Amino acid sequence: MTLLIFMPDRDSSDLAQALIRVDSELDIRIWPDVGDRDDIDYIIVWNHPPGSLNEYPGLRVIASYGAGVDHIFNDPALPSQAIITRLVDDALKGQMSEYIAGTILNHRLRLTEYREFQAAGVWSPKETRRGKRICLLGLGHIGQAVAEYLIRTGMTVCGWSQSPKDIDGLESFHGDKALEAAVRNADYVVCLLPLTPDTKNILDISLFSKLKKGACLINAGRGGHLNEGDLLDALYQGKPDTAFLDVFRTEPLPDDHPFWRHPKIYLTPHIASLTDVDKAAAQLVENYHNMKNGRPLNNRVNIQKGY
Ligand code: NDP
Ligand code: OXD
Repeated sequence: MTLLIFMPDRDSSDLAQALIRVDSELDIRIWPDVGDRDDIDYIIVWNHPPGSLNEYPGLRVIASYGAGVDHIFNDPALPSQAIITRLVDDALKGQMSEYIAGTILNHRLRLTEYREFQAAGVWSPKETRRGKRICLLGLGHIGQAVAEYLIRTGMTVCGWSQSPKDIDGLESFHGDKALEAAVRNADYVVCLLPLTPDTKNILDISLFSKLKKGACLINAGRGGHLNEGDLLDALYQGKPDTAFLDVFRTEPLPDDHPFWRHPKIYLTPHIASLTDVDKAAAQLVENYHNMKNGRPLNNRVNIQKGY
């Protein structure tokens, strides 16, 4: 039984060492040094080339090296026998909670604006923004943790998901028809959805037209959630008035992309919540042993739902 790390655009050596720290007896290969493909039954992936997982006849588990699995479902030729898993951990939830809360506070307190004033030598006190109503699109492992964090800081939080949620202090909306009601009064709309055929381009002009003037958009889900041209148009109308974006259709964001220099767009380079290699390794090895010993796997992805 052999585990393959298949992450063509990442350096995998840290992960290989972390896996060995958890279990020194593991047989690990790192793509492209795959050896005999028949040995491989567990593959850790990030952005593998479509179709390539069919080259492993004994493959039983495809493990995402991240919370998101859209990079796996991008492959139209996934081996049908394999189970898909992903990472779920408290560190990812904690980092995302701080990122979203920090972004909202930065905007409310105008901290980046004052930094820009400082650079221009301008003394210009302004009122703190008052809006405290947050709408979270996506109330999964990460979205729920963010909701609870924001509620504790005194924000008014509602959330939108497929199924209804019962979370203390949160107004829950669910299903397509409730999307408009969820975002209508929000000062901040935060996307923490997985990217699926149903959520692709969900941040489009139709949704923006339902926002209140001056609303702020935060996208930490995936770049594919956002219709980029629609955002540029909507920013002129002030709905939203500002966008904080951590994820992009093409990453790194191309040098000539209009978002780089847009005065109402603030960028971070997909760092809202970073996978901790040791925490990931512990989960991946645990699931590897679950597979080997015929036990149920943790954090299985629902293939029908695509997340
Ligand atoms: P989960 O799968 O746990 O949660 C997904 C949530 O989205 C659920 O609440 C689900 O509803 C909801 N949802 C899915 N499809 C729809 C739909 N069509 N309509 C309404 N609601 C829908 O995911 P996580 O919370 O673990 O992660 C969310 C995403 O965050 C990841 O997929 C990834 O893209 C992104 N991410 C970004 C990072 C970054 O650094 N920027 C880091 C980590 C993750 P229900 O609960 O009813 O099933
Ligand atoms: C993830 C991510 O999905 O890094 O974990 O975006």
